Amino acid sequence: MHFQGFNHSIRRLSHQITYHSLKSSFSTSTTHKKMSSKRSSKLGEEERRTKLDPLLKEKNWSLDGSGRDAIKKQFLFKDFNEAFGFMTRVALKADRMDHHPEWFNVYNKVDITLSSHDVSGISDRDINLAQFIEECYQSYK
Ligand code: HBI
Repeated sequence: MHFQGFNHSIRRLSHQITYHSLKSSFSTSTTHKKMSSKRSSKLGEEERRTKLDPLLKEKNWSLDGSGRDAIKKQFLFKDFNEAFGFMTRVALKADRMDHHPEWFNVYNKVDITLSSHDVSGISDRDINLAQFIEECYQSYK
């Protein structure tokens, strides 16, 4: 009778379904999920005063002079090794935030510009990343 063959193919099919459903659920649970960086809007006047001004006045950031709504700062280090270590720490945080700096490095210098492309200006993400960058820089002083 063909029932035996039929039962065998049903068993194989159910194994395949189980395998593929497990495989797909495993792959989604193991992919690296970035922090959901809610897309904050451009800073308003009040937030510029309370959040942006301290970076400009106390931490030596400056507004980008090319007409963009962006902030920039140059960081100096003992050597390339320190500069690149700093960049590595910032890069990992930026990727977790899904918010990336525009930067230029030569030897012990790192020039950083922060702006949020999706709102064409300075957002909370830039403030948060700048504050993280300042915390990192403290350990090289
Ligand atoms: N980084 N500085 C910055 N600005 C963005 O708008 C931005 C980003 N990194 C990733 C990112 N946006 C993505 O979420 C896409 O919007 C491109």
